[in-house]
Amino acid sequence: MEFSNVNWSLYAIIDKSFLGGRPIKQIAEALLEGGVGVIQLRDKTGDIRAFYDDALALKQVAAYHQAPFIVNDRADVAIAADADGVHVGQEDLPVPVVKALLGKDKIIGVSVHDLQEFERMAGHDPTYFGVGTIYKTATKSERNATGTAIIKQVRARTDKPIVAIGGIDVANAAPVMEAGADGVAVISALLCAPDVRTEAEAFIRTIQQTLKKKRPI
Ligand code: 3NM
Repeated sequence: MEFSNVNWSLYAIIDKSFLGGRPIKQIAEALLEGGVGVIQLRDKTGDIRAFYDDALALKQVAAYHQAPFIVNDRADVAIAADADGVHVGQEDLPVPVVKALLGKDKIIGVSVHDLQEFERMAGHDPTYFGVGTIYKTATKSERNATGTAIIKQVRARTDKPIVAIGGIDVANAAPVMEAGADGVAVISALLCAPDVRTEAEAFIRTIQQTLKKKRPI
């Protein structure tokens, strides 16, 4: 897969604990039909076999829609399922190690929460930066919100894709994009919506309107 023209606008993180028994493949399909450009699988349950099986399923659905499929944390699962990339946090495997394991053609994303983390991670040349925690969120309640200022600060220091994360929903996505993000990474606002496809479509409308305002033709 060629990653130079990834559509980062809406990056859906499918967290296993938010599925409530719904079939993961159908949820992914609905999100992609709704306009999601990147899919990530996040599974903190520790059941590695289920993680692998889900990864295989999501890789297939994402490939059909020509969207990259990213695995959270686990380079081993990413390699086993031939995922398109891995996303790591500060407590996961170091970026250079993940790069060595996956090879140079895969996407490596890294989470940064302040400028110190950004500067440290920028030295490892990841594919994109996950920047947060923008708004207070129950999904990662231990983290304080940074607000959108961190996006502006990171934008001033890199041309790489910035995917903002943390408490982002349709109603508060516009300021995030206006601050310079290339997209928003979302768990609860998508997976807790009554209809995930309709919600993805609503996100896309908001994001496109914001981008149009930013870059008038
Ligand atoms: N990482 P929601 S915030 C997984 O700041 C994650 O690094 C964050 O979920 C970070 O869209 C977060 O439900 C939770 O707020 C995102």
